[in-house]
Amino acid sequence: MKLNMDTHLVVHALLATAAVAALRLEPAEARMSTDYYSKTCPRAERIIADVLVQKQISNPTTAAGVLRLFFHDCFVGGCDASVLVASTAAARSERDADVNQSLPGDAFEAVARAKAALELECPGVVSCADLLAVAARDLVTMTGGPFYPLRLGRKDGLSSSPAAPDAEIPHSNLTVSRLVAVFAAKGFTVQELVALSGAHTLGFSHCKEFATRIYNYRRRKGGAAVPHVDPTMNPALAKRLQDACRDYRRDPTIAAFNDVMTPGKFDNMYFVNLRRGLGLLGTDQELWGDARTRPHVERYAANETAFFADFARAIQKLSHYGVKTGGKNGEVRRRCDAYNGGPRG
Ligand code: HEM
Ligand SMILES: *[C@@H]1O[C@H](CO)[C@@H](O)[C@H](O)[C@H]1NC(C)=O
Ligand SMILES: *[C@@H]1O[C@H](CO)[C@@H](O)[C@H](O)[C@H]1NC(C)=O
Ligand SMILES: CC(=O)N[C@H]1CO[C@H](CO)[C@@H](O)[C@@H]1O
Repeated sequence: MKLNMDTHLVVHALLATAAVAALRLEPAEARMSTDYYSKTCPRAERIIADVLVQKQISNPTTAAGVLRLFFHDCFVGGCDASVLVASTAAARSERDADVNQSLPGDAFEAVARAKAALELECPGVVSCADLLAVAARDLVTMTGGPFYPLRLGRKDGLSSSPAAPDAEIPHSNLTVSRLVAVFAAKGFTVQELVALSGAHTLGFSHCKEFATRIYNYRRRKGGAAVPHVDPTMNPALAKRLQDACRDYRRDPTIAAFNDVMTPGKFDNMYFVNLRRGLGLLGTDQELWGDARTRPHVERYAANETAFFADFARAIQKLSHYGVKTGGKNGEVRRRCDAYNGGPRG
């Protein structure tokens, strides 16, 4: 695992600064800036990075968990840390949604630790939404991916609903047309969909997410549905997964790496894999199968620099999605898992 953040900082700073300048800002985003905490908590980003380096070393699955948590936070009602709010007896929250079942505890713990460190230094200043955006960025960089600057100043949201994620978070069985539509509805292009999907260069998926592809893929044959292995999956990978997932119904915690070649490294191997049928989820492999997405997969597989630059731009844009910056619709939570005013719906 690579932990050379400072090298990345130097290498990517120029490129990424140009990218931030090029973003067109909506009114809410215009109140955000890269030096938002320079007076109120100048060491904020350093404090977050220090906690995360320790956490990532002691538990290398942290990076993937936090990155996915950040995606889910932003896609459901904007990047406002609503995904971090714990359910109470009074109100259930996003965390409890079915699709959330696999959001990893380690990621929540990493955020809680960083928040505790921030509160010691500058209590009540740094929002959980900013913390999560910075944490995801730091972990991408630490695992070998690009560094990109972030505008800060997000406020933490005041609501979190368990029904929302099921409607907003894309499932692993969507067609490319549906994926394109889901991302377009939030203002993301096909290219940004492909670049962001490159996040699956990290982490793992539970067997139920791809079980149909290896055990029960139905190919219409003269009218009859025949159980089959998905023909777009590399047969050797299919065999390995069939074996690894044998008991997944009894043990739903069994999982496989999203990037079968370099699972802990943020690189462009995810796209290289797709060319060889080594995508894990149906939605991964389909990006190679569809004429709209395939040119981007080809480009990123051939050129990691292009992937890093596009990923950085796309995730900066994602990090601005639905942000709350005014006083009325947000607050700076004292704890990331609870509203300051106590439980609410
Ligand atoms: C394009 C649509 C997407 C679909 C259908 C999708 C679906 C999934 C599914 C089903 C899993 C496995 C969950 C589990 O079994 O625990 C997963 C894992 C993951 N997803 Fe996505 N995802 C998408 C986009 C994204 C984006 C945009 C990001 C971040 C920018 C992302 C980051 C991750 C990460 C890092 C993991 C691994 C989590 C871990 O190991 O703890 N995904 N995704
Ligand atoms: C896709 O997956 C979701 C959740 O796992 C499930 O509810 C839905 O029925 C599936 N859709 C199809 C078309 O298989
Ligand atoms: C790779 O992509 C970068 C960024 O788009 C570009 O500047 C570079 O020329 C590309 N390299 C090759 C070999 O095509
Ligand atoms: C991390 C977390 O809070 N996960 C929850 C997701 O939803 C399931 C059930 O709906 C809960 O049991 C998990 O605790």
